[in-house]
Amino acid sequence: MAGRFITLEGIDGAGKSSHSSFIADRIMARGFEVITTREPGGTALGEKLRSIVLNEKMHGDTETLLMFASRTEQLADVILPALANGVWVLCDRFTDSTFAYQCGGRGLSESRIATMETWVHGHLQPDLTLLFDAPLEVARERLNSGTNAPDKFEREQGEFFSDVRAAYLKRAAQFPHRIKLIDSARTLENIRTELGFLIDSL
Ligand code: Z5A
Repeated sequence: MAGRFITLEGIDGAGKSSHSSFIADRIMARGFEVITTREPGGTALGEKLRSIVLNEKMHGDTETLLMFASRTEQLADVILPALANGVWVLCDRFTDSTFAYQCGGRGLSESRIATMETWVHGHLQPDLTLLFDAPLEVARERLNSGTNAPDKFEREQGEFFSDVRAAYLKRAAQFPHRIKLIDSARTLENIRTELGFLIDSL
């Protein structure tokens, strides 16, 4: 039996990564093996690309191509083999991020990104995407409370993030069966009650 593919999405600071281990534990409690990974990254080459794309200034097309280059490696080396072996995959960000950040945030053409999506993984979509959504002020306050130095994306201004958030919400409206909108302004416990229900019903 093939594994299930779950992705986590949301604007920076919305709080998706905080739930990764809870979701993985819940999947294991159902008796399934699960791996957690992230994008960009997840392979040796992907992590090198991540360091470049999160820190270097570059053309929006270059940024998009590097996101898909990292994704191609990760699909070939990690995601597809795991799913074929019945292992569930929990991935922190995937192609919805490219539509949200490069299309919504940077203004790149949606059809160009859709073409690359078809090229790189036309045969595969997540079984479930959890879109963590919170008002920009909430997300920004959470980010500011962290100790890590902000990366290139986190240094963007408010308008960029409102465009990214709007693009995410558009995706959720386009794919309501796959993308579940999670109100991430709630407490961690409150959110986990809903996540547990969603994972158990998958
Ligand atoms: N990117 C792209 O542009 N295109 C693409 O195709 C892909 C990615 C795949 C990767 O960063 C960057 O790459 C990303 C988009 C771009 N932009 N940035 N930056 P990343 O994924 O490594 O970083 P991130 O998205 O900002 O993730 P993060 O740092 O892990 O943030 P988060 O997952 O949204 O939040 P968190 O770490 O779970 O929580 C942040 C803080 O809030 C933390 O202190 C928590 O304890 C706190 N928190 C979380 N939830 C709550 C609740 N419910 N209540 C109170 N406090 C909370």
